Amino acid sequence: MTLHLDAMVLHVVRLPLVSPFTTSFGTEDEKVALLLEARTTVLDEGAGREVTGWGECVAMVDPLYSSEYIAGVRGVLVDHLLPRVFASQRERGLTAETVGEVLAPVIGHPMAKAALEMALLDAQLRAAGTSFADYLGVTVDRVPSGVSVGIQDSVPELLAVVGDYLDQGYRRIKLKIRPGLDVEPTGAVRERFGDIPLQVDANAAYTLADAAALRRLDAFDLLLIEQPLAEDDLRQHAVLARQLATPICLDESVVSAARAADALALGAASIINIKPGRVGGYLEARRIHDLCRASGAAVWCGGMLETGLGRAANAALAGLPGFTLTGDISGSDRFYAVDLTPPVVMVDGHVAVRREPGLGDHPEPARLEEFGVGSQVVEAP
Ligand code: NPG
Repeated sequence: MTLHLDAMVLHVVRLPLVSPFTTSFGTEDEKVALLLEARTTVLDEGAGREVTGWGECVAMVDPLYSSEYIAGVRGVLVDHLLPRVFASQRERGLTAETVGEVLAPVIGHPMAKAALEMALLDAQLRAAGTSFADYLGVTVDRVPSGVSVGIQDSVPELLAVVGDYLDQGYRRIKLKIRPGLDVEPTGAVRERFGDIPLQVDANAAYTLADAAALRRLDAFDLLLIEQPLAEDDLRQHAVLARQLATPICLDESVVSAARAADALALGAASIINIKPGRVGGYLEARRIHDLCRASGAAVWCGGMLETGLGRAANAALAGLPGFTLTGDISGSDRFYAVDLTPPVVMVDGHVAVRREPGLGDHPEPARLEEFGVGSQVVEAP
């Protein structure tokens, strides 16, 4: 199926979080998100049916998790990516599967490219009446739900928060750590809750000089330690991996399938956190899944506080068979009192794989009105 992109609308929304979320790089009390609304026409049908697709960008306001940030994403979309899409579709039409090649000459910017591809893929699947899960060949009807717990002010508060998530049914707990707030809180959670599936995430806050402190985490039989060192430190991760019993999982470092292959080949990681928005899109995410599966490396699906749109798409992706570890796929209510879309709900520790056409439910107009802080329409010339 071939589409024509008539216009892309860039929407910025601000959603309050139910509680502040603290990582090693800062505290968020709201989620500012850039959403893309692709207004398209289906070309290979006589009358030219109009179909809208939505994409969600995972970039944040500040470039603290990666080099990308919302204002930069908007700039690269308007000045570079959308003009390339508009120019190329005149010659050969547009499909979600080929837009990556059209955008490839622009170096970097995987989060911006991912959002654009997502909006087109959603439009294409809706036009075809196909769910994302069916497109991927996913057969399971639900995926287990893990929760990411931000850094808390004290160990008693952390134990209360973790206990509450376990009571709600979450199947795996991930604790955010940073230097000095690692061994004690992690040990306290292990001691209080016993043999629960437990892992930690450093968001690149350590250096190789901290190896001794990280080795102390080996005592807690963790599933993995996520991204202990900086994004570019593939070689140092390989050195660290040889000093730890706990498997290393990479997140920030893996911005493409090629980087995932390098990380595995170097021994920098034995597990990959696949975030579609970070790696350039759901199609690249599937390529990483495929290559990890072929190499015997486990993967799981990360989260970036997505609204129901990205959350539903992540749940479908996580239904692929190589996703053998529980992902950060929580219910909407983990972060939002009111989501932009109908909420994604966790039932019995699982999130359902959506079977309606497209990647996720579209934002409800009233919610977009309530939480929107600006939009920009970019029309095809
Ligand atoms: O469940 O969506 C979720 C959040 C999971 O902890 C989570 N995400 O480093 O993985 C991360 C972290 C994150 C969130 C990073 C937002 C950057 C932005």
